[in-house]
Formats: sequence, C-alpha cells, structure tokens
Amino acid sequence: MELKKRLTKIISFHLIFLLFGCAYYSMAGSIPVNIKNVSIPLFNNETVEFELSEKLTSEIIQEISSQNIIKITNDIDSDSIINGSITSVSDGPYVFNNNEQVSEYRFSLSVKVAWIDNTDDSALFEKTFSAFGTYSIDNDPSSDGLDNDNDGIIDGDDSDEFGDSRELAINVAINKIAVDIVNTVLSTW
Ligand SMILES: [Ca+2]
Ligand SMILES: [Ca+2]
Repeated sequence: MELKKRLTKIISFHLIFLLFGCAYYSMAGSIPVNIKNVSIPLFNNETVEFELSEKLTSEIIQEISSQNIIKITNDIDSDSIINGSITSVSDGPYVFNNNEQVSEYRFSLSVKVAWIDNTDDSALFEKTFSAFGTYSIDNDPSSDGLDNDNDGIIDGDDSDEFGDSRELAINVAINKIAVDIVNTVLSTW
C-alpha cells in the first residue's frame, strides 16, 4: 500500500514535469506558423564607410541559406522581412606599445536590426548588434603577430590573414555580426 502511494506520487510528478515540458516547448517555438519565408533587402548605411551594407547583407543571406533556416525570397509579398541599418562605425586605439604609440586599432560597427512579421507588422525581434575587428597600421596581417580574425591561428599559419589589415578587420567584424544576427533568428525560432 505504501509502495503504491509512493509510485503514484512519482508518476504524477513525472506527468506534471511532462506537461510543463510541453508548455515550455510550445512557448520556445513561438514563431507564428504563417511565417514560411523572409525577405532581406539591402541594409541602410548611415555611415560614410563604403560598401558595408552590401557586404553585411550578403553575408547574412549566405549564413541563413547555408544553415537552411528559412526560405529567402525577393517577393514583396513575403511573410516576414529583416530590416537593418548600420548606425555607426569607429576606428579607435585599442592597444598602446611601450612608447605610448598605438600598436593596435579596433574597427567597430553597430547595426540596428528588426525582424518583422508582415501580417501584422509586429517585431519578432528588434535589437542592436555590435562587433569589432583589430588591426595594426604598420604591418600587414600575415606578419603583425596578431590573430586578426580570432580563430586561434596566427599570421603565416592562417590562410585568412592577408591583404589590407583594416579591410580584414572590417570583414571580421561583419562576419561576427552576421553570425550573431542569424543566431538571434534561430533562437527566436
Ligand atoms: Ca587568425
Ligand atoms: Ca596576423
């Protein structure tokens, strides 16, 4: 009799857990079922930095299609739309050497992004993203002793570290932001 009571307790506990589990699950998957595709028009660029929006927009599109998250469409009747605006960029000193000269700079950018449900114009998320890349003025990225793209591989060992060092820092920052945005789309899902 005692055992039977205990068993009933255990079973009802599991039942409650299961029910709560389901409730949590359905809340996590709160994207309206009507959203089957997304359009991603070229982001606005409010800064004077050249070609940033082209780079960032195509990086996001590439990231979303390679992960097969949601269908991307150019259709003006899309279910949803991702709007973005690059609001600021800056080149600031990041590391000083012993002579108090700047040895590393940091290129930073901020982007305001909203994912809109077109049926009622509500925002699935609305968020500002920031990222940076570092570069040195004196050396080229293949010999500056820096891990420019932060992947743990430095200079000659990293086939990505070449060319104009500021350009590379910009690409690194754009790549980080694109990954961040796509992760936010995924977590909204
Ligand atoms: Ca690297
Ligand atoms: Ca380097």
